[in-house]
Amino acid sequence: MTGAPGQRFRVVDGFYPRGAYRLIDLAYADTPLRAQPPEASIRLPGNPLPEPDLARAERHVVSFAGGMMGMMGRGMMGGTSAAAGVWTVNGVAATGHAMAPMLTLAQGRTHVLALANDTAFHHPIHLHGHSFRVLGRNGVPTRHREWQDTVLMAPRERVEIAFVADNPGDWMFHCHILEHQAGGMMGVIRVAPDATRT
Ligand SMILES: [Cu+2]
Repeated sequence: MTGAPGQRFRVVDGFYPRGAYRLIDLAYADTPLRAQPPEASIRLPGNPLPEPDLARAERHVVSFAGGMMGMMGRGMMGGTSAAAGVWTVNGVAATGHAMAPMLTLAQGRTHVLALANDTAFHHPIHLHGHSFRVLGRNGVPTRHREWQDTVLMAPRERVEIAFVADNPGDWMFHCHILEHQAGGMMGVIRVAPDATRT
């Protein structure tokens, strides 16, 4: 952070086409925290995440669908009773808090998830238990193959993500718009040794 004491910076959210709005201001204190930069290195240690081996990856298709009822009015989505079953992952609208795995991934292997947003809505898709690289969008490779744990999918967008399944267990995979999750847009991804695959 190299600004001068007392400087302020406006952070503007320009995502929405209807217009940018001011999200927050970042302000430097009037008094510097230290008189000069520290002499010792403050470099962080290297990233310990295992690099996906794309040449040997297993590939899985995950499609997100639904939402047509939501276009009929807010009442359909806003109530407490009408939300269940509006959204699906691979054709299943998940309900309740315990569910069979939608995918079982071999532990220790690289997996590519080919995500398809077959809806007219944005969905921030979140995976528990792992970070993943975002490989590409609509067939176009991303510039930095960035590490994320949530990927925002635009309407009708195709996104490919990859990760090494090194964390055994049952992990929730869901839209992070919680009305969508409650309406069925969630599933469990199981990571287990090869012998226990179903
Ligand atoms: Cu969603």
